[in-house]
Amino acid sequence: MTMFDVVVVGAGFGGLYAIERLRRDGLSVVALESASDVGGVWFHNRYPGARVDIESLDYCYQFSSELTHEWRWSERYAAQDELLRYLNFVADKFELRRHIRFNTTLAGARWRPDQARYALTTHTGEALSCRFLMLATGNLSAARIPNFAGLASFEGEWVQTSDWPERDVQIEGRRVAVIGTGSSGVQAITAIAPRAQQLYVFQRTPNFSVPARNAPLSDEAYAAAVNMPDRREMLLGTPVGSVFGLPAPALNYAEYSEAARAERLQAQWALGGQGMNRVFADQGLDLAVNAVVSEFVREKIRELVKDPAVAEQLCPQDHPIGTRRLCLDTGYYETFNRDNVALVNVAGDPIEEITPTGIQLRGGAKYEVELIVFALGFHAFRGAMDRIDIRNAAGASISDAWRRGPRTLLGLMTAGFPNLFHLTGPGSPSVLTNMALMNEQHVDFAADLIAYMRAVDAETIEPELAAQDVWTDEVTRAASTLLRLNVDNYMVHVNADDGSRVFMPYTGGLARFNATCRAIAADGFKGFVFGGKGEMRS
Ligand code: N01
Repeated sequence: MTMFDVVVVGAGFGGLYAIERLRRDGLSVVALESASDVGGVWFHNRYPGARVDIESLDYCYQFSSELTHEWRWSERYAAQDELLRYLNFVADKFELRRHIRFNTTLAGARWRPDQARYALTTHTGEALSCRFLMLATGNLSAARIPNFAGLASFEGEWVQTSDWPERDVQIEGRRVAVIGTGSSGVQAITAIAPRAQQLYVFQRTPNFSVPARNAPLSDEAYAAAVNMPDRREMLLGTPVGSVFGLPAPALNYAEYSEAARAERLQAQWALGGQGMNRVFADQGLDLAVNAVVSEFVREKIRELVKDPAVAEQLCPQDHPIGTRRLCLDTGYYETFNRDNVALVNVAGDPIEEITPTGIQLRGGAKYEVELIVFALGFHAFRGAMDRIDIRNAAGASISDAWRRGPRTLLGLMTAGFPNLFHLTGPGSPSVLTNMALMNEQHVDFAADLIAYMRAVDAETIEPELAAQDVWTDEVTRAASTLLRLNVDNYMVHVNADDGSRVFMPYTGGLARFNATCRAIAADGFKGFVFGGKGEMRS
Protein backbone atom coordinates (compact mmCIF):
# COMPACT_ATOMS: atom_id res chain seq x y z
CA MET A 1 0.00 0.00 0.00
CA THR A 2 1.32 3.42 -0.94
CA MET A 3 1.18 5.97 1.88
CA PHE A 4 0.84 9.72 1.43
CA ASP A 5 0.32 12.66 3.69
CA VAL A 6 -2.36 14.03 1.36
CA VAL A 7 -4.35 12.57 -1.51
CA VAL A 8 -5.96 15.24 -3.65
CA VAL A 9 -8.84 14.26 -5.91
CA GLY A 10 -8.96 16.18 -9.17
CA ALA A 11 -6.41 18.13 -11.22
CA GLY A 12 -8.36 21.24 -12.14
CA PHE A 13 -7.86 24.72 -10.70
CA GLY A 14 -8.21 23.54 -7.09
CA GLY A 15 -6.26 20.30 -7.37
CA LEU A 16 -3.28 21.82 -9.17
CA TYR A 17 -2.83 24.56 -6.62
CA ALA A 18 -3.30 22.07 -3.77
CA ILE A 19 -0.40 19.99 -5.09
CA GLU A 20 1.81 23.06 -5.42
CA ARG A 21 1.04 24.46 -1.98
CA LEU A 22 1.11 21.19 -0.01
CA ARG A 23 4.33 20.05 -1.66
CA ARG A 24 5.87 23.43 -0.86
CA ASP A 25 4.90 22.77 2.76
CA GLY A 26 6.94 19.56 2.70
CA LEU A 27 4.06 17.10 2.54
CA SER A 28 3.97 14.01 0.36
CA VAL A 29 1.06 14.47 -2.02
CA VAL A 30 -0.52 12.70 -4.95
CA ALA A 31 -3.52 13.74 -7.02
CA LEU A 32 -5.87 11.22 -8.57
CA GLU A 33 -7.45 12.41 -11.80
CA SER A 34 -9.91 10.36 -13.79
CA ALA A 35 -9.20 12.26 -17.02
CA SER A 36 -6.11 11.71 -19.14
CA ASP A 37 -4.72 15.19 -18.45
CA VAL A 38 -5.02 18.28 -16.25
CA GLY A 39 -7.77 20.90 -16.51
CA GLY A 40 -10.86 19.65 -14.65
CA VAL A 41 -13.97 21.33 -16.07
CA TRP A 42 -11.80 22.98 -18.72
CA PHE A 43 -10.63 19.55 -19.85
CA HIS A 44 -14.13 18.12 -20.10
CA ASN A 45 -16.22 21.10 -21.27
CA ARG A 46 -14.54 21.53 -24.64
CA TYR A 47 -17.78 22.21 -26.51
CA PRO A 48 -17.84 24.87 -29.24
CA GLY A 49 -18.21 28.31 -27.68
CA ALA A 50 -17.07 27.30 -24.16
CA ARG A 51 -15.68 30.38 -22.48
CA VAL A 52 -15.27 31.71 -18.95
CA ASP A 53 -17.72 34.33 -17.67
CA ILE A 54 -15.34 36.07 -15.22
CA GLU A 55 -12.67 38.29 -16.73
CA SER A 56 -9.51 36.29 -17.51
CA LEU A 57 -7.28 38.74 -15.65
CA ASP A 58 -9.14 37.76 -12.50
CA TYR A 59 -9.95 34.14 -13.35
CA CYS A 60 -6.43 32.81 -12.97
CA TYR A 61 -3.98 31.96 -10.22
CA GLN A 62 -2.80 34.82 -8.06
CA PHE A 63 -0.27 32.96 -5.87
CA SER A 64 2.75 33.50 -8.13
CA SER A 65 3.68 36.92 -9.41
CA GLU A 66 6.14 35.25 -11.79
CA LEU A 67 3.31 33.20 -13.28
CA THR A 68 1.10 36.29 -13.53
CA HIS A 69 3.79 38.04 -15.55
CA GLU A 70 4.56 35.05 -17.74
CA TRP A 71 1.03 34.43 -18.99
CA ARG A 72 -0.60 36.88 -21.37
CA TRP A 73 -4.36 36.36 -21.80
CA SER A 74 -5.54 37.18 -25.31
CA GLU A 75 -9.18 38.09 -24.59
CA ARG A 76 -11.29 39.59 -21.83
CA TYR A 77 -13.03 36.22 -21.43
CA ALA A 78 -10.72 33.35 -22.30
CA ALA A 79 -12.06 30.50 -24.38
CA GLN A 80 -11.80 26.91 -23.16
CA ASP A 81 -8.74 26.06 -25.27
CA GLU A 82 -6.78 29.01 -23.87
CA LEU A 83 -7.77 28.11 -20.31
CA LEU A 84 -6.68 24.54 -20.88
CA ARG A 85 -3.34 25.73 -22.30
CA TYR A 86 -2.93 27.92 -19.21
CA LEU A 87 -3.54 25.04 -16.81
CA ASN A 88 -1.09 22.88 -18.77
CA PHE A 89 1.44 25.70 -18.60
CA VAL A 90 0.97 25.87 -14.81
CA ALA A 91 1.34 22.10 -14.47
CA ASP A 92 4.60 22.20 -16.46
CA LYS A 93 6.03 25.32 -14.87
CA PHE A 94 5.61 23.99 -11.34
CA GLU A 95 6.38 20.39 -12.36
CA LEU A 96 3.09 19.13 -10.98
CA ARG A 97 2.49 16.22 -13.36
CA ARG A 98 4.81 13.86 -11.51
CA HIS A 99 2.42 14.13 -8.56
CA ILE A 100 -0.66 13.28 -10.62
CA ARG A 101 -1.99 9.85 -11.52
CA PHE A 102 -4.08 10.32 -14.63
CA ASN A 103 -6.83 7.93 -15.75
CA THR A 104 -7.26 7.04 -12.08
CA THR A 105 -10.61 7.33 -10.34
CA LEU A 106 -10.97 7.23 -6.59
CA ALA A 107 -13.65 4.63 -5.92
CA GLY A 108 -13.84 4.61 -2.12
CA ALA A 109 -12.37 6.02 1.07
CA ARG A 110 -12.73 4.69 4.63
CA TRP A 111 -11.63 6.55 7.72
CA ARG A 112 -9.61 4.31 10.03
CA PRO A 113 -9.73 5.98 13.44
CA ASP A 114 -7.15 3.61 14.93
CA GLN A 115 -4.60 4.76 12.34
CA ALA A 116 -5.95 8.29 11.88
CA ARG A 117 -5.78 7.68 8.13
CA TYR A 118 -8.01 7.11 5.16
CA ALA A 119 -7.81 3.79 3.35
CA LEU A 120 -8.46 4.46 -0.32
CA THR A 121 -9.31 2.23 -3.24
CA THR A 122 -9.02 3.26 -6.86
CA HIS A 123 -11.25 1.99 -9.66
CA THR A 124 -8.63 -0.66 -10.49
CA GLY A 125 -8.60 -1.91 -6.91
CA GLU A 126 -5.29 -0.34 -5.97
CA ALA A 127 -5.00 0.52 -2.28
CA LEU A 128 -3.60 3.84 -1.02
CA SER A 129 -3.47 5.40 2.39
CA CYS A 130 -3.39 9.05 3.42
CA ARG A 131 -3.67 11.26 6.47
CA PHE A 132 -5.68 13.93 4.67
CA LEU A 133 -8.12 13.59 1.81
CA MET A 134 -8.69 16.76 -0.18
CA LEU A 135 -11.58 16.73 -2.64
CA ALA A 136 -10.91 19.17 -5.48
CA THR A 137 -13.72 17.60 -7.44
CA GLY A 138 -15.64 20.78 -8.30
CA ASN A 139 -19.26 21.70 -7.75
CA LEU A 140 -20.35 21.50 -11.35
CA SER A 141 -18.60 18.40 -12.59
CA ALA A 142 -21.06 15.51 -12.18
CA ALA A 143 -23.22 16.01 -15.26
CA ARG A 144 -26.87 15.03 -15.54
CA ILE A 145 -26.72 12.04 -17.86
CA PRO A 146 -29.43 12.07 -20.52
CA ASN A 147 -31.99 9.39 -19.78
CA PHE A 148 -34.56 10.09 -22.47
CA ALA A 149 -36.56 7.09 -23.61
CA GLY A 150 -35.27 5.65 -26.85
CA LEU A 151 -31.82 7.23 -26.68
CA ALA A 152 -30.17 3.85 -27.25
CA SER A 153 -32.06 3.52 -30.54
CA PHE A 154 -30.75 6.82 -31.94
CA GLU A 155 -28.86 6.16 -35.15
CA GLY A 156 -27.12 9.53 -35.25
CA GLU A 157 -24.48 10.80 -32.84
CA TRP A 158 -25.05 12.33 -29.42
CA VAL A 159 -22.67 14.23 -27.16
CA GLN A 160 -22.76 16.15 -23.87
CA THR A 161 -21.33 19.64 -23.47
CA SER A 162 -19.94 18.54 -20.09
CA ASP A 163 -17.98 15.69 -21.61
CA TRP A 164 -17.29 16.87 -25.14
CA PRO A 165 -15.10 14.40 -27.04
CA GLU A 166 -11.48 15.29 -27.81
CA ARG A 167 -11.96 14.17 -31.42
CA ASP A 168 -13.68 16.39 -33.98
CA VAL A 169 -17.47 16.32 -33.76
CA GLN A 170 -18.93 16.97 -37.19
CA ILE A 171 -21.35 19.88 -37.19
CA GLU A 172 -21.09 21.17 -40.76
CA GLY A 173 -23.78 19.85 -43.05
CA ARG A 174 -25.71 18.25 -40.22
CA ARG A 175 -29.10 18.83 -38.64
CA VAL A 176 -28.33 19.39 -34.97
CA ALA A 177 -30.44 19.53 -31.81
CA VAL A 178 -29.27 21.25 -28.60
CA ILE A 179 -31.27 20.36 -25.50
CA GLY A 180 -30.82 22.78 -22.58
CA THR A 181 -30.48 26.55 -22.45
CA GLY A 182 -28.34 27.27 -19.38
CA SER A 183 -24.86 28.83 -19.65
CA SER A 184 -23.49 25.80 -21.52
CA GLY A 185 -26.42 25.58 -23.93
CA VAL A 186 -26.41 29.32 -24.66
CA GLN A 187 -22.70 29.25 -25.55
CA ALA A 188 -22.92 26.05 -27.59
CA ILE A 189 -26.03 27.18 -29.48
CA THR A 190 -24.40 30.47 -30.48
CA ALA A 191 -21.26 28.71 -31.74
CA ILE A 192 -23.01 25.79 -33.47
CA ALA A 193 -25.64 27.85 -35.33
CA PRO A 194 -23.35 29.29 -38.04
CA ARG A 195 -21.84 25.85 -38.71
CA ALA A 196 -24.84 23.53 -38.72
CA GLN A 197 -27.09 22.96 -41.70
CA GLN A 198 -30.07 23.24 -39.34
CA LEU A 199 -30.20 23.81 -35.58
CA TYR A 200 -33.16 23.04 -33.33
CA VAL A 201 -32.93 24.58 -29.85
CA PHE A 202 -35.00 22.67 -27.29
CA GLN A 203 -35.84 25.11 -24.51
CA ARG A 204 -37.77 24.19 -21.37
CA THR A 205 -37.06 27.32 -19.32
CA PRO A 206 -35.63 30.50 -20.84
CA ASN A 207 -32.77 32.09 -18.93
CA PHE A 208 -31.69 35.70 -18.94
CA SER A 209 -28.61 36.15 -21.09
CA VAL A 210 -26.65 39.37 -21.51
CA PRO A 211 -23.82 40.31 -23.86
CA ALA A 212 -20.39 39.40 -22.50
CA ARG A 213 -18.79 42.17 -24.60
CA ASN A 214 -15.82 39.92 -25.10
CA ALA A 215 -12.91 41.61 -26.85
CA PRO A 216 -9.16 41.28 -27.26
CA LEU A 217 -7.38 42.15 -24.04
CA SER A 218 -5.60 45.46 -24.40
CA ASP A 219 -1.95 45.91 -23.45
CA GLU A 220 -2.99 48.68 -21.04
CA ALA A 221 -5.48 46.47 -19.15
CA TYR A 222 -2.98 43.62 -19.03
CA ALA A 223 -0.12 45.83 -17.79
CA ALA A 224 -2.34 47.50 -15.19
CA ALA A 225 -3.41 44.15 -13.79
CA VAL A 226 -0.09 42.33 -13.68
CA ASN A 227 1.78 45.29 -12.24
CA MET A 228 -0.75 46.02 -9.53
CA PRO A 229 0.90 45.64 -6.11
CA ASP A 230 -0.85 43.26 -3.70
CA ARG A 231 -3.28 42.24 -6.39
CA ARG A 232 -4.18 38.99 -4.64
CA GLU A 233 -5.01 40.75 -1.39
CA MET A 234 -7.07 43.32 -3.25
CA LEU A 235 -9.10 40.59 -4.99
CA LEU A 236 -9.62 38.73 -1.72
CA GLY A 237 -11.11 41.93 -0.35
CA THR A 238 -13.84 42.12 -3.00
CA PRO A 239 -17.31 40.53 -2.82
CA VAL A 240 -16.79 38.09 -5.70
CA GLY A 241 -13.02 37.96 -6.11
CA SER A 242 -13.13 39.98 -9.27
CA VAL A 243 -12.60 43.61 -10.22
CA PHE A 244 -12.36 43.74 -13.98
CA GLY A 245 -15.48 44.62 -15.89
CA LEU A 246 -17.36 45.36 -12.70
CA PRO A 247 -19.08 48.70 -12.32
CA ALA A 248 -18.71 50.93 -9.29
CA PRO A 249 -21.03 49.74 -6.50
CA ALA A 250 -24.64 50.65 -7.17
CA LEU A 251 -27.04 52.55 -4.92
CA ASN A 252 -30.56 51.39 -4.11
CA TYR A 253 -33.18 52.04 -6.78
CA ALA A 254 -34.93 54.71 -4.73
CA GLU A 255 -31.74 56.76 -4.52
CA TYR A 256 -31.63 57.40 -8.28
CA SER A 257 -33.79 59.88 -10.18
CA GLU A 258 -35.99 58.55 -12.98
CA ALA A 259 -33.49 59.79 -15.58
CA ALA A 260 -30.51 58.31 -13.72
CA ARG A 261 -32.25 54.92 -13.53
CA ALA A 262 -32.76 54.84 -17.28
CA GLU A 263 -29.18 55.92 -17.85
CA ARG A 264 -27.89 53.26 -15.48
CA LEU A 265 -29.82 50.47 -17.16
CA GLN A 266 -28.42 51.45 -20.57
CA ALA A 267 -24.90 51.87 -19.21
CA GLN A 268 -24.90 48.44 -17.54
CA TRP A 269 -26.23 46.81 -20.70
CA ALA A 270 -23.48 48.52 -22.69
CA LEU A 271 -20.89 47.38 -20.15
CA GLY A 272 -22.15 43.81 -20.46
CA GLY A 273 -20.87 40.93 -18.38
CA GLN A 274 -22.08 40.84 -14.80
CA GLY A 275 -23.18 44.49 -15.07
CA MET A 276 -26.88 43.65 -15.35
CA ASN A 277 -26.68 41.94 -11.94
CA ARG A 278 -25.58 45.22 -10.41
CA VAL A 279 -27.77 47.95 -11.82
CA PHE A 280 -29.37 48.67 -8.43
CA ALA A 281 -28.01 47.49 -5.09
CA ASP A 282 -31.42 46.15 -4.02
CA GLN A 283 -32.39 44.28 -7.21
CA GLY A 284 -31.63 40.92 -5.60
CA LEU A 285 -33.82 41.74 -2.59
CA ASP A 286 -36.79 43.72 -3.85
CA LEU A 287 -39.12 42.13 -6.37
CA ALA A 288 -40.43 45.47 -7.69
CA VAL A 289 -36.90 46.79 -8.29
CA ASN A 290 -35.89 43.53 -9.91
CA ALA A 291 -38.93 43.71 -12.19
CA VAL A 292 -37.57 46.95 -13.67
CA VAL A 293 -34.26 45.31 -14.58
CA SER A 294 -35.93 42.10 -15.78
CA GLU A 295 -38.31 44.02 -18.02
CA PHE A 296 -35.44 46.12 -19.41
CA VAL A 297 -33.64 42.95 -20.51
CA ARG A 298 -36.86 41.45 -21.90
CA GLU A 299 -37.24 44.61 -24.00
CA LYS A 300 -33.70 44.09 -25.30
CA ILE A 301 -34.61 40.52 -26.25
CA ARG A 302 -37.66 41.83 -28.12
CA GLU A 303 -35.44 44.33 -29.96
CA LEU A 304 -32.83 41.71 -30.85
CA VAL A 305 -35.12 38.91 -32.04
CA LYS A 306 -37.03 39.78 -35.21
CA ASP A 307 -39.91 37.31 -34.86
CA PRO A 308 -42.06 38.63 -31.97
CA ALA A 309 -43.48 35.19 -31.17
CA VAL A 310 -39.98 33.69 -30.87
CA ALA A 311 -38.81 36.69 -28.85
CA GLU A 312 -41.67 36.23 -26.39
CA GLN A 313 -40.77 32.58 -25.87
CA LEU A 314 -37.16 33.56 -25.19
CA CYS A 315 -38.22 36.06 -22.52
CA PRO A 316 -37.91 34.60 -19.01
CA GLN A 317 -41.14 35.25 -17.09
CA ASP A 318 -40.89 32.70 -14.30
CA HIS A 319 -37.93 34.08 -12.39
CA PRO A 320 -36.46 37.51 -11.55
CA ILE A 321 -33.18 38.34 -13.25
CA GLY A 322 -30.12 37.13 -11.33
CA THR A 323 -32.01 34.53 -9.29
CA ARG A 324 -30.70 31.87 -11.63
CA ARG A 325 -27.15 32.24 -12.86
CA LEU A 326 -27.01 34.97 -15.51
CA CYS A 327 -25.76 33.68 -18.87
CA LEU A 328 -23.15 35.69 -20.76
CA ASP A 329 -23.23 35.47 -24.53
CA THR A 330 -21.83 36.72 -27.77
CA GLY A 331 -24.86 37.05 -30.05
CA TYR A 332 -27.19 34.45 -28.52
CA TYR A 333 -30.50 36.15 -29.21
CA GLU A 334 -29.43 37.19 -32.73
CA THR A 335 -28.89 33.49 -33.45
CA PHE A 336 -32.67 33.09 -33.58
CA ASN A 337 -32.84 35.44 -36.58
CA ARG A 338 -30.97 32.90 -38.70
CA ASP A 339 -32.94 30.92 -41.26
CA ASN A 340 -31.32 27.67 -40.13
CA VAL A 341 -32.23 28.03 -36.43
CA ALA A 342 -35.58 27.10 -34.88
CA LEU A 343 -36.66 27.39 -31.26
CA VAL A 344 -38.59 24.38 -29.99
CA ASN A 345 -40.44 25.26 -26.82
CA VAL A 346 -40.75 22.11 -24.71
CA ALA A 347 -42.15 23.86 -21.63
CA GLY A 348 -45.67 22.56 -22.18
CA ASP A 349 -44.89 19.84 -24.68
CA PRO A 350 -41.94 17.86 -23.32
CA ILE A 351 -39.64 15.52 -25.15
CA GLU A 352 -41.42 12.16 -25.27
CA GLU A 353 -38.64 10.09 -26.74
CA ILE A 354 -35.59 9.95 -28.91
CA THR A 355 -36.35 7.97 -32.06
CA PRO A 356 -33.77 6.35 -34.37
CA THR A 357 -33.81 9.49 -36.51
CA GLY A 358 -34.49 12.34 -34.12
CA ILE A 359 -36.59 13.75 -31.30
CA GLN A 360 -40.31 13.40 -30.76
CA LEU A 361 -42.42 15.57 -28.45
CA ARG A 362 -45.37 14.36 -26.43
CA GLY A 363 -47.70 16.30 -28.75
CA GLY A 364 -46.39 14.30 -31.71
CA ALA A 365 -44.06 16.85 -33.38
CA LYS A 366 -40.92 15.19 -34.80
CA TYR A 367 -37.50 16.70 -35.47
CA GLU A 368 -35.12 14.75 -37.68
CA VAL A 369 -31.49 15.29 -36.65
CA GLU A 370 -28.10 13.65 -37.08
CA LEU A 371 -26.48 15.10 -33.95
CA ILE A 372 -27.94 15.72 -30.49
CA VAL A 373 -26.07 17.94 -28.01
CA PHE A 374 -27.18 17.56 -24.41
CA ALA A 375 -26.51 20.58 -22.16
CA LEU A 376 -28.57 19.37 -19.21
CA GLY A 377 -26.57 20.75 -16.29
CA PHE A 378 -25.06 19.09 -13.26
CA HIS A 379 -25.78 17.41 -9.96
CA ALA A 380 -24.40 20.46 -8.22
CA PHE A 381 -22.27 20.47 -5.07
CA ARG A 382 -22.64 16.91 -3.87
CA GLY A 383 -22.74 15.12 -7.24
CA ALA A 384 -19.00 14.64 -7.59
CA MET A 385 -18.65 13.54 -3.97
CA ASP A 386 -21.49 11.07 -4.30
CA ARG A 387 -19.57 9.27 -7.04
CA ILE A 388 -16.94 8.32 -4.46
CA ASP A 389 -17.92 5.96 -1.66
CA ILE A 390 -16.50 7.99 1.24
CA ARG A 391 -17.37 6.71 4.72
CA ASN A 392 -16.47 7.91 8.17
CA ALA A 393 -15.84 5.68 11.18
CA ALA A 394 -19.58 5.21 11.70
CA GLY A 395 -20.06 4.17 8.07
CA ALA A 396 -21.86 7.41 7.12
CA SER A 397 -21.33 9.35 3.90
CA ILE A 398 -21.24 13.11 3.43
CA SER A 399 -24.61 12.85 1.71
CA ASP A 400 -26.04 11.25 4.86
CA ALA A 401 -24.75 14.21 6.87
CA TRP A 402 -26.18 16.69 4.36
CA ARG A 403 -29.56 14.98 3.94
CA ARG A 404 -31.52 18.11 4.89
CA GLY A 405 -29.10 20.46 3.21
CA PRO A 406 -25.34 20.86 3.57
CA ARG A 407 -23.94 21.50 7.04
CA THR A 408 -20.29 22.51 6.98
CA LEU A 409 -17.76 24.72 8.69
CA LEU A 410 -16.67 27.36 6.15
CA GLY A 411 -17.69 25.05 3.31
CA LEU A 412 -14.41 23.20 3.82
CA MET A 413 -15.10 20.46 6.36
CA THR A 414 -18.04 18.51 7.76
CA ALA A 415 -18.29 17.42 11.39
CA GLY A 416 -17.86 13.69 11.78
CA PHE A 417 -15.47 13.46 8.82
CA PRO A 418 -11.98 13.99 10.21
CA ASN A 419 -9.16 15.11 7.93
CA LEU A 420 -11.50 15.43 4.92
CA PHE A 421 -11.48 18.72 3.02
CA HIS A 422 -14.06 19.49 0.33
CA LEU A 423 -12.71 22.54 -1.50
CA THR A 424 -15.18 25.33 -2.38
CA GLY A 425 -18.03 23.32 -0.89
CA PRO A 426 -21.48 24.57 0.15
CA GLY A 427 -21.16 27.07 2.96
CA SER A 428 -18.32 28.86 1.16
CA PRO A 429 -18.92 31.64 -1.42
CA SER A 430 -18.10 28.97 -3.99
CA VAL A 431 -19.83 29.28 -7.37
CA LEU A 432 -20.92 32.85 -6.59
CA THR A 433 -17.30 33.96 -6.86
CA ASN A 434 -14.23 33.72 -9.03
CA MET A 435 -13.58 30.01 -8.56
CA ALA A 436 -9.88 30.23 -9.40
CA LEU A 437 -9.34 32.51 -6.40
CA MET A 438 -11.88 30.71 -4.21
CA ASN A 439 -9.90 27.49 -4.68
CA GLU A 440 -6.66 29.23 -3.76
CA GLN A 441 -8.24 30.71 -0.65
CA HIS A 442 -9.60 27.35 0.52
CA VAL A 443 -6.38 25.45 -0.25
CA ASP A 444 -4.36 28.01 1.71
CA PHE A 445 -6.69 27.82 4.70
CA ALA A 446 -6.56 24.00 4.70
CA ALA A 447 -2.76 24.00 4.28
CA ASP A 448 -2.37 26.51 7.13
CA LEU A 449 -4.59 24.30 9.27
CA ILE A 450 -2.45 21.24 8.50
CA ALA A 451 0.70 23.23 9.31
CA TYR A 452 -0.86 24.32 12.61
CA MET A 453 -1.66 20.68 13.43
CA ARG A 454 2.01 19.84 13.12
CA ALA A 455 2.85 22.69 15.46
CA VAL A 456 0.41 21.45 18.13
CA ASP A 457 1.19 17.80 17.47
CA ALA A 458 -2.34 16.87 16.42
CA GLU A 459 -3.28 13.94 14.21
CA THR A 460 -6.86 14.71 13.40
CA ILE A 461 -8.97 17.74 12.69
CA GLU A 462 -12.68 18.25 12.18
CA PRO A 463 -15.29 20.92 12.87
CA GLU A 464 -16.75 21.23 16.32
CA LEU A 465 -20.46 20.49 15.92
CA ALA A 466 -21.50 23.72 17.68
CA ALA A 467 -19.21 25.83 15.47
CA GLN A 468 -20.56 24.12 12.38
CA ASP A 469 -24.11 24.85 13.52
CA VAL A 470 -23.25 28.51 14.07
CA TRP A 471 -21.68 28.79 10.62
CA THR A 472 -24.57 26.96 8.92
CA ASP A 473 -26.99 29.36 10.64
CA GLU A 474 -24.91 32.27 9.35
CA VAL A 475 -25.06 30.90 5.79
CA THR A 476 -28.84 30.56 6.16
CA ARG A 477 -29.20 34.05 7.63
CA ALA A 478 -27.12 35.65 4.88
CA ALA A 479 -29.40 34.21 2.19
CA SER A 480 -32.69 34.58 4.03
CA THR A 481 -33.83 37.80 2.37
CA LEU A 482 -32.59 37.05 -1.14
CA LEU A 483 -35.07 36.62 -3.97
CA ARG A 484 -32.96 33.77 -5.34
CA LEU A 485 -33.69 31.60 -2.30
CA ASN A 486 -37.23 31.14 -3.56
CA VAL A 487 -36.39 30.30 -7.16
CA ASP A 488 -35.60 26.71 -8.10
CA ASN A 489 -32.03 26.46 -9.32
CA TYR A 490 -29.01 24.29 -8.65
CA MET A 491 -27.85 26.43 -5.74
CA VAL A 492 -30.99 25.70 -3.71
CA HIS A 493 -31.51 22.45 -1.81
CA VAL A 494 -35.22 21.71 -1.30
CA ASN A 495 -36.36 19.24 1.35
CA ALA A 496 -39.05 17.12 -0.24
CA ASP A 497 -41.00 16.46 2.99
CA ASP A 498 -41.70 20.01 4.16
CA GLY A 499 -40.55 22.11 1.19
CA SER A 500 -37.95 23.94 3.29
CA ARG A 501 -35.23 25.56 1.21
CA VAL A 502 -31.50 25.87 1.81
CA PHE A 503 -29.36 28.21 -0.25
CA MET A 504 -26.08 26.32 -0.46
CA PRO A 505 -23.29 28.84 -1.19
CA TYR A 506 -22.44 31.53 1.37
CA THR A 507 -23.86 34.83 0.09
CA GLY A 508 -22.02 37.16 2.45
CA GLY A 509 -19.27 37.72 -0.13
CA LEU A 510 -15.66 36.62 -0.43
CA ALA A 511 -14.23 39.57 1.50
CA ARG A 512 -16.28 38.82 4.60
CA PHE A 513 -15.66 35.09 4.23
CA ASN A 514 -11.92 35.55 3.93
CA ALA A 515 -11.86 37.88 6.93
CA THR A 516 -13.78 35.26 8.95
CA CYS A 517 -11.31 32.55 7.94
CA ARG A 518 -8.37 34.73 8.93
CA ALA A 519 -9.92 35.57 12.30
CA ILE A 520 -10.52 31.87 12.97
CA ALA A 521 -6.93 31.00 12.00
CA ALA A 522 -5.55 33.81 14.17
CA ASP A 523 -7.55 32.43 17.08
CA GLY A 524 -5.85 29.01 16.90
CA PHE A 525 -8.42 27.71 14.41
CA LYS A 526 -11.23 28.19 16.87
CA GLY A 527 -14.21 26.00 16.03
CA PHE A 528 -12.09 23.05 14.94
CA VAL A 529 -11.46 20.02 17.15
CA PHE A 530 -7.87 18.79 17.21
CA GLY A 531 -7.28 15.21 18.24
CA GLY A 532 -4.71 12.46 18.30
CA LYS A 533 -1.28 12.39 19.77
CA GLY A 534 -1.56 15.91 21.10
CA GLU A 535 -3.89 16.98 23.82
CA MET A 536 -7.55 17.09 22.70
CA ARG A 537 -8.56 20.68 22.36
CA SER A 538 -11.02 22.82 20.49
O1 N01 B 1 -26.54 23.83 -16.71
P1 N01 B 1 -27.94 24.46 -16.25
P2 N01 B 1 -25.34 24.52 -17.51
N1 N01 B 1 -35.74 18.57 -21.13
O2 N01 B 1 -28.39 23.63 -15.11
C1 N01 B 1 -32.30 21.88 -19.29
C2 N01 B 1 -21.46 27.01 -15.02
N2 N01 B 1 -21.07 27.26 -16.39
O3 N01 B 1 -24.33 23.46 -17.77
O4 N01 B 1 -34.15 25.04 -16.54
C3 N01 B 1 -35.42 19.81 -21.53
O5 N01 B 1 -27.83 25.90 -16.05
C4 N01 B 1 -32.64 22.83 -18.17
O6 N01 B 1 -33.99 23.23 -18.25
P3 N01 B 1 -34.75 23.71 -16.89
C5 N01 B 1 -22.34 28.14 -14.54
O7 N01 B 1 -22.20 28.30 -13.16
C6 N01 B 1 -20.33 28.37 -16.62
O8 N01 B 1 -25.82 25.23 -18.68
O9 N01 B 1 -34.44 22.66 -15.85
N3 N01 B 1 -34.48 20.56 -20.95
C7 N01 B 1 -31.61 23.93 -18.45
O10 N01 B 1 -32.01 24.76 -19.48
C8 N01 B 1 -23.69 27.61 -14.89
O11 N01 B 1 -24.73 28.25 -14.23
C9 N01 B 1 -19.99 28.68 -17.89
O12 N01 B 1 -36.18 23.77 -17.28
C10 N01 B 1 -33.83 20.03 -19.90
C11 N01 B 1 -30.40 23.12 -18.92
O13 N01 B 1 -30.87 21.83 -19.29
C12 N01 B 1 -23.53 26.16 -14.53
O14 N01 B 1 -22.23 25.83 -14.98
C13 N01 B 1 -20.37 27.90 -18.96
C14 N01 B 1 -34.11 18.76 -19.43
C15 N01 B 1 -29.36 22.95 -17.84
O15 N01 B 1 -28.86 24.23 -17.50
C16 N01 B 1 -24.52 25.21 -15.15
O16 N01 B 1 -24.78 25.56 -16.50
C17 N01 B 1 -21.12 26.78 -18.70
C18 N01 B 1 -35.11 18.02 -20.08
N4 N01 B 1 -35.46 16.79 -19.68
C19 N01 B 1 -21.46 26.46 -17.42
N5 N01 B 1 -33.29 18.51 -18.36
C20 N01 B 1 -19.22 29.91 -18.10
O17 N01 B 1 -18.22 30.17 -17.47
C21 N01 B 1 -32.54 19.62 -18.18
N6 N01 B 1 -32.86 20.54 -19.12
C22 N01 B 1 -19.76 30.84 -19.06
